[in-house]
Amino acid sequence: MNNPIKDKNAEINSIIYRYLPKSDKYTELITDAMNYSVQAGGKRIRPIFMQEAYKLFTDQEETETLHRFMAAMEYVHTYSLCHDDLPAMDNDQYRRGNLTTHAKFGEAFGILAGDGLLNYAFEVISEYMANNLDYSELKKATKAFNILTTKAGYKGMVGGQTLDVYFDKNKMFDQKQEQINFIYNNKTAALIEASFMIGAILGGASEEEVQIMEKVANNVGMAFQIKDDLLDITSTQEVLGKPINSDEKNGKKTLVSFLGMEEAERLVEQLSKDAIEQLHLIGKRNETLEQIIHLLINRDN
Ligand code: GRG
Repeated sequence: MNNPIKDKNAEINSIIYRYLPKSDKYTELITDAMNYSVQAGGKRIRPIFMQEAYKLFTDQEETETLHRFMAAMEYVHTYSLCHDDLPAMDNDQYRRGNLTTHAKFGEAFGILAGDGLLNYAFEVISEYMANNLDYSELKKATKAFNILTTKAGYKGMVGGQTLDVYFDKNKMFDQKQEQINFIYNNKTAALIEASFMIGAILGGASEEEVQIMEKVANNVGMAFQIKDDLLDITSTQEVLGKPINSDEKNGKKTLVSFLGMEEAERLVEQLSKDAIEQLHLIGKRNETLEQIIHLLINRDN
């Protein structure tokens, strides 16, 4: 069976690499660390989702605006991984089968590479918006930009990560299921929601359609995180590219701790089914997008 996540990897990487920062005499210290972390690999599912969401709404050729948002989304995701791996957070040495950015370049550069990537993501989009878009394109891009910045921020990924880190650092292991849900909805699902919504907006979706896409993506994001928890128990370091059993070692509660493995597997299936059903409410079909949602629940890394 074909696997669009793997089949699209080279194409998506060429888009992500096209906009990477260029080095010169003194900036190469930081651009080397930024580029290392982006080029260390990864499934690229956020830009893939964005591209497929765009294709759901239009047959028009892909635009440079879309490509810049796809690249920027992966830079924001990579910054979050860079910072999550730092000694102050998870203190991980390996990610995507390679040394983490701080393990390779030192802690200060791990921080700076993340800072550099977050700001650069916004530069890649806003520089193009300011100089190249006419009014109607600018309006769509501004909405998309607002979604990216909000979903990545304290009302999204940073908010979820903050509660997660708070429990972790205070060795509070008696969280309620509702609190874990908040963490998953924000830490993991928020950027996936942004990817679906931005692709839809740039493809010309109505406000109502964008709201449906947000719900679809929320289900996908929740399923993705629960699958991540299951893989932490069932996979191997070779396949995952990072150490396994990290949740248990850190005494960390996950939805799997509440539900047990079987029920968690069932929930992943259910969430994906719900996502596809909601997607059909839009009345347009993108088989590749549906296939990717199925693949994510059956993935092994
Ligand atoms: C530091 C603000 C800040 C946020 C960090 C992304 C994140 C939030 C933490 C990483 C740890 C983790 C398990 C997050 C849940 C989301 C997740 C499964 C991230 C990994 O995404 P993949 O599987 O990674 O898409 P690749 O390497 O394939 O890009």
